[in-house]
Amino acid sequence: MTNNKKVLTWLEEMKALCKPEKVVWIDGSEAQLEALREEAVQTGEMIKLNQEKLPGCYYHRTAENDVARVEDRTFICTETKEEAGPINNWMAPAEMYAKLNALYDGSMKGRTMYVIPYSMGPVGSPFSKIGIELTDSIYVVLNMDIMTRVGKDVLKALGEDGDFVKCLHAKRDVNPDERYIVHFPQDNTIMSVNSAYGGNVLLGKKCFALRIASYQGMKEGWMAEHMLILGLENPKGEVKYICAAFPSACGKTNLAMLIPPKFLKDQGYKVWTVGDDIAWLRVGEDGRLYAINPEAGFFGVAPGTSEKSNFNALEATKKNTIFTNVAINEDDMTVWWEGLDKNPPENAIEWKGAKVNGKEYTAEGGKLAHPNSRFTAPAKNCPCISSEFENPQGVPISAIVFGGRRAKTAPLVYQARDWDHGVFVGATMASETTAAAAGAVGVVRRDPMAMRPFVGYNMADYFQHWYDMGKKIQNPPKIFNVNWFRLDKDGNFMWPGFGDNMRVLNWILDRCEDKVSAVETEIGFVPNKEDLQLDGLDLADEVVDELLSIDIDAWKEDVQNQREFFAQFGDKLPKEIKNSMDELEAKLNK
Ligand code: GTP
Ligand code: SPV
Ligand code: MN
Repeated sequence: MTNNKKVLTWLEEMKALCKPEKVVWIDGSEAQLEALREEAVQTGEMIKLNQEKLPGCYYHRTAENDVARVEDRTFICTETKEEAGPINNWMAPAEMYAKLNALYDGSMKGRTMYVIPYSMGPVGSPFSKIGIELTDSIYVVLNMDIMTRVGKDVLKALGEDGDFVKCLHAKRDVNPDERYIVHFPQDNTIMSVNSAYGGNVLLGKKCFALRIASYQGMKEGWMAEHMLILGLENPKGEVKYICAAFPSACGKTNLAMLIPPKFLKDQGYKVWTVGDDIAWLRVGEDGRLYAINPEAGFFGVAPGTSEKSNFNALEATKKNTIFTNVAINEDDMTVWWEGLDKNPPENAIEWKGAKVNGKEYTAEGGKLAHPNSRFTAPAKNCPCISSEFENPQGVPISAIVFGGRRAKTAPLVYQARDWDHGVFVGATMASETTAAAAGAVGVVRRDPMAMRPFVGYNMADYFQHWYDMGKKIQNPPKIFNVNWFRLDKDGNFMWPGFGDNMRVLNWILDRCEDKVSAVETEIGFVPNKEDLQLDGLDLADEVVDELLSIDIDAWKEDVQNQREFFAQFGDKLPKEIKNSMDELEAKLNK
């Protein structure tokens, strides 16, 4: 399939290491993929769903111990520990290679090694990058085919001498004690072993498009971010683009596909999806920031996805989709998850594989679908996919939005004073942990730019890179922070969220176009209440006031927590961060 010597030499080495029975190149043809689906059904790796109701859809269940990313087993192996920084797990490359080689040795005996050439970004675009993943999992092949551009064309674009990211995945026996997700940014290499769950094994996604790409971006002057990209069309037909960085399972897929509230829809407002998880950002010739979505599909959180909350995502999952760890309705071989509707199937198979009466099971508090169960759906299935989705130059960004899941402290929305202050706002993000990563859920932790688990180098250098980028963008996007997750005293969400978030996006664009003034506070600009379009919302005035209020004491506490977090970066922390923190503290103390 290729004459690229670097590919062939590496493949020979990996074959000698893993010792597969045979090697199969994935050419991207439908015939080959269909044969693999059949094989996976034969072996039980996948279950064929109702082909009339869900054509081309399959089901996969992972091991119980293998349902989310594993941050404690994810490593950045740079030459020195300082390059990886205090947030990342680190081991010296030689030591890690030795450890991993022992695990891969003979790991594919009697198995097939699939060679997946893939492009992150449209094939052949100057902004796209190529990876090759070797894996012994058909599930990985089929997911990569949805999430990236796969096959012969990619090898053609790579050419005889092109460089690529080397990705090796071996499933082994999914032993959690020997699970490793390892990045060697200086070798363009990713090695994953003993997992078969999404973010740990679809190596084009978090491993390449964020961890390796963030390192490449730092060296080459661009950015790889955990951001959705959406286009907001106004009644005049003008489309403005917004990127938003929220931590895992904090609402990117939902915001990227939102349907505006009726009164705005009736006026002609629309949202178009460019991406729902990852953005690669570059400075264009006109001095603006441009974004592409390097992915080709959505690996989205299933629970909570309903016709009402996210119609477009649900539509996208109705064909050619792989469902992982949701529940099966055995009556008609369709899928179900918490929040889909109010009718859990009676004849259900819960995510671990047990047959249960879904009504009784859920009534007793059981979860039929794992909280981090997901769908893998082709982006082109999405009814609101942007016409610019394949644009190799990307789309110009008017606003960058940061946000987290915070029961208190962070108001509904505020605007940073300028780019540098915006970098500080992003760097001081915090959010409650979710089921997207193994470990405790609901614990507030600092998660700068929603990139804490995904920066492939020292986070202090990452902050510096943001400041450096700001100097290169003549017309930088305005920067905002949002929080859809404020709770009231009874633990209920104060803000309706979902489609109603459009109201906040409209204010954000109004600010970008200098259409409305705002209230200057200690932390930045918050809306004048009358500038938020709240028509048709059943929100008491006091609730809106509280959503927009700044709790000085809570912020003082937050600054103390920021100081502790930033202390670990020592002298490497950009002075701008410290200055912004001092300035914030002074304002709060006034
Ligand atoms: P990753 O794919 O893990 O990066 O997550 P994501 O940021 O794309 O999160 P997603 O949009 O899938 O949302 C995760 C969960 O948050 C789902 O259960 C949603 O139903 C819920 N959610 C999303 N948006 C909102 C919102 O505006 N308000 C509330 N209350 N919940 C939301
Ligand atoms: C996330 O955890 O942010 C995801 C899912 O988008 S995964 O691909 O598993 O990382
Ligand atoms: Mn994500």
